[in-house]
Amino acid sequence: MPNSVVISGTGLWNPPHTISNEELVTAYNAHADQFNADNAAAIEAGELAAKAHSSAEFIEKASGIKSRFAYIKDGILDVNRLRPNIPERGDDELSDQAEIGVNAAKLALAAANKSAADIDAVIVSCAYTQRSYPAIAIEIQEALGIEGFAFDMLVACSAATFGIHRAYEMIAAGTAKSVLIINPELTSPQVNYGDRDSHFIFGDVGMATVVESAESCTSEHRYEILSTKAVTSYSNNIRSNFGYVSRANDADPYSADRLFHQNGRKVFKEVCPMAAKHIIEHLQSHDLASSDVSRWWLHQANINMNLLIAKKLLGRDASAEEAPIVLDRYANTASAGSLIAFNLHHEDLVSGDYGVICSFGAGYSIGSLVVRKS
Ligand code: CO8
Repeated sequence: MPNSVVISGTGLWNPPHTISNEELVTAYNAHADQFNADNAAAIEAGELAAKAHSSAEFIEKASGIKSRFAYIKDGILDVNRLRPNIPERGDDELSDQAEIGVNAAKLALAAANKSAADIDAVIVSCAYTQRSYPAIAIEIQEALGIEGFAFDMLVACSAATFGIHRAYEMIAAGTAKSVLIINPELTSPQVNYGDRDSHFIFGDVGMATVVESAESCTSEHRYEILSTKAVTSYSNNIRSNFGYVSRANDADPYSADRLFHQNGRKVFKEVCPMAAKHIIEHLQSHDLASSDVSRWWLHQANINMNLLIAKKLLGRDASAEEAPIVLDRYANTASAGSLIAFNLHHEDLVSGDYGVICSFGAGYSIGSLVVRKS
């Protein structure tokens, strides 16, 4: 009989700065005007397309996003820079991503009533790590004074759920008792703030989760993980080409294809039915129907995607209580969105209530957890 596994605490760390749609649009439009003036002859000759203005109204209507957090705001709105100005730290200083992870991890440990001595393993799972080695997870392990082992893993928007899957398997198998999963989503360095289609999509955040054996859990709000389900299917519709081979490619690290880019329409059309089918099949494996589920903590990429998926699941519109939206304040935080929703909207459920945590995004990748409040 495998050990019963619970989510015993989560920690959400908000970076110190926020950027409104209006601020982003002002910076982007100034960039577009400058681009068009600098390239007037090529645009006139039809060799280059002029850049159209962005609009705060479009962004909110198309995505539901009103604002986002930024780890470093300086530089993002500077029309001559359009990227955060993050000073390089020395090898003996805590790296930026480890700092974000430590901040979130401390909050998760407190919520779970755990100390560093209780944790056997640390997983950092996110869309990017700022270096390949030593692993950010091992740096955080050291900073928190945790014994055991740590590793990094990357699965873009599904990194957080896939990370919890690994923790669940370790604990169910008895190879660890408590695992800390951390999602330091420092997205802003990879956002192309000069691209009208995507300049508004992402925000930075730190998220962390403690997953442990039910036997050791002492926290007030605990959710048993009944099972996990994952699927991936290759797609080029969401892509970033920056990587360690870029140097050997003699590639321009600032070129648009090195940064996040996507075919948002296609993603929307293809991922919504995939995610709904995935969740229905996952629930069916527990003889559960969508109507049995009290709360849906869905990935936060686009409010219209969430409304559509919830409608496919329930056959009606979901209420804001049933399927909470956090991307108005946070935007798309890569893998962290579904867990931010969980962090902010789980305490009111009662013992026996079912919930679903589900992420979906680049890869494509979909990861879900069916949970029940203990
Ligand atoms: N301002 C004004 N108008 C605009 C803007 C703008 N900023 N952008 C586009 N428009 C215009 C277009 O030109 C178009 O005009 P027309 O109809 O005249 O041609 C019109 O608005 C409609 O454009 P779209 O069809 O592109 O707009 P959509 O309604 O599809 O909305 C979205 C665009 C919001 C991007 C939407 O398609 C979407 O959200 N799709 C889902 C995308 C998604 O979920 N992607 C997941 C990516 S995240 C992920 O997987 C993790 C990756 C790793 C993290 C990366 C961190 C950096």
